[in-house]
Order: sequence, then C-alpha cells, then structure tokens
Amino acid sequence: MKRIFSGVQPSGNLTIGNYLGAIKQFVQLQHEAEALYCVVDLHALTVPQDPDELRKRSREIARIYLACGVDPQKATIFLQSHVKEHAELGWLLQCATYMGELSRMTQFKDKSSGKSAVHVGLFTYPVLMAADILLYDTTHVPVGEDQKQHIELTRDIAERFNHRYGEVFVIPEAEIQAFGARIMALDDPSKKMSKSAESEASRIAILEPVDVFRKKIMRAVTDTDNEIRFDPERKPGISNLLTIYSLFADEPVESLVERYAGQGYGTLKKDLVEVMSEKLGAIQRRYEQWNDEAELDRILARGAEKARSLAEQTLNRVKDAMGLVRFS
Ligand code: AQP
Repeated sequence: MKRIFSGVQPSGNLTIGNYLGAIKQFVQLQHEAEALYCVVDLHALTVPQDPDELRKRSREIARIYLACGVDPQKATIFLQSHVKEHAELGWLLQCATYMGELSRMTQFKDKSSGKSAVHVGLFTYPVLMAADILLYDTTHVPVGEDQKQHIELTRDIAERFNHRYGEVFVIPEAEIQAFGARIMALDDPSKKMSKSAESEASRIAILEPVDVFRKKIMRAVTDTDNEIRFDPERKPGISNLLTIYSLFADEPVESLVERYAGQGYGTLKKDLVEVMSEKLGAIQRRYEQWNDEAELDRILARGAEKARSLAEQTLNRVKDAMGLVRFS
C-alpha cells in the first residue's frame, strides 16, 4: 500500500518554491494514496521564532494546504507538536544515528555557517524528520530537491535499525519531481528560493498581492543577451523564470521557448505575472474563504487523532525492539 507523508515548516511565509516543489504534489498525490500532511512546527523551533508569529503561521500553513486544494476528507492534516510520538521517536532514533552522519548534512552547514550560536536542535533536526516519516510506515515522501539528502539519511537510519532489531520500519522513498524541484531565488539564481532568506526580493510568497510580486518578477536577475533559451547552467535566471512559468501554466518549457522566440525578456516576464496572478489569485481567494478558525482547529484535531493512532503502533514496535518495558 502506498502511503504518503510530507510536511512544511512554519518558519516564514510560504513561497512559490514551497508550492511548486512540494504542495502542488500533495494535492495530486492525495488521490493516489493515503496521505498525511503535517505542519512541522517542532522543526521551526530549530531557529529563533517569535511565539505569537509561530502560532499564527502554524495555522496559516494548514489554511494554505486547504486553499491549495488538499482535501481534509481525503488527506490527514495535522500539527507535528500535537502528536507527541514524533518527539519520542526522534529521541530513540538519535540513539541510533551517528554524529558523522549529521555533520555531513548540507542544510545544517548552510544554516549554521557564519553563526556564532547554533542550537543543538538544528544539528539533530534531520533525525526528527526521519521520525516524522518512519512513524507512519510511509512509502513515499513528496519533497523538493533540497530535502533529498535528509530522505537518504532517513533510509540509512531505518535500514540500519531493521538490520539490528528486525523488520520494524518501512523504508521510504523520496518522490521528487523530475522538473521544478528546485526553484531558484529571483535576485540570485545560483541560490534556492527560501522562505526564511533575508532578501525579500529573492522570493514570492503564495499569499503575496500581485502588485508586490510584479516588481520582483520584472526585476528578476537575468543575463544581458535577451535570448529566451532553457539552459540552467549558462542561463540560470531566465531558465528559472521559464520553469516557474511552465509549472504555473501547465505548459511544457519547449512550447514556451518556441512561443517567446525572438521576443525580449520583458514580454515573457509580463505574461508570467499574468499567469501567476490568475493561479495565486485563486489560491488567495480560497484562503480567504477558509477563515473559520474553529473549523480549522477541528480539522487539525481530527487529523492529530488519526495520526496519533497510527504513530502509537509504530512507536510501540520500536520500544519493544529496543528493549523498553511496556505494560500491556
Ligand atoms: N526553492 C524550492 N524549490 C522547490 N521546492 C522547495 N522546497 C523548499 N524550497 C523549495 C520544498 O518545500 C517543502 C517545505 O520546505 P520546509 O518548510 O520543510 O523547509 P525547507 O526545505 O528548508 O524550505 P525553505 O523554504 O528553504 O524553508 P526555510 O527557509 O525555513 O529553510 C520541502 O519539500 C522543500 O523541499
């Protein structure tokens, strides 16, 4: 049986990178398999957060899932901190993971680089992510390219655990789109677009008004030769815009390249703003409609209850395997 698990951190305003790389897939996959979509609020605590903002953003992300088309009748939507088994399995797996493995994680290196004080949680966060995934006997994890290394670590931890203690965990696979799994920053296409990056010009939020994101698209860094060609190596800026255009319009890049041949970057950028305005506008309208906080909380409470019933079973298997005493 195919089971999907994935999550998004409430560590900033969700970007079109989060949408195109992950959430858009969540919507498609809920029709193909049993799906659990989590707001991974414990992960957000690995870097400093304002408590009120974190509370607000956690609900906001659940609302964005719904606005993007995740159906609470089909998929289970919940907050990570509402299912305590995540933290518990996280600890048990920390005792089955090596320092060397975590030291190799590129996201840790990027996020800790240049900082004098780094929390231990930022270092061990990939283990909590492994726990998130393994708790649900997940078979497939839809993520963007940046999470590939963490899924590989999850597989390594699970395989080693099974080797040592018997068949406890299902070994999950990353489900990474062949195209669009890495949306780049608009002001520097050599970097990934990120919701917590310092530069506002680097990203577009899913809930951003068109008047704000128009300027960012029009000023997006491109090269000077004005030739529309898809070549991420040599022409990363325009290739990034073509990728974004293709994914929002559901039109292959080749067809866009043909259509815009001989026209300048300005025309393509203007049309991209139109396409995005239509697609993001529809999400933003649905977001406004999901404005009943009590209803949202009911969905999250139901989701947590369902998730907990699955998580408990896996955690019990792990405890038994590792030799912890359980009263029946
Ligand atoms: N630029 C991106 N292109 C494609 N996919 C992306 N994702 C993130 N950025 C891009 C995917 O979005 C999902 C949720 O990400 P996350 O919240 O778990 O954290 P992240 O991967 O670290 O994403 P951000 O936006 O860069 O967050 P911060 O700034 O807090 O670190 C994941 O599936 C991710 O691959």
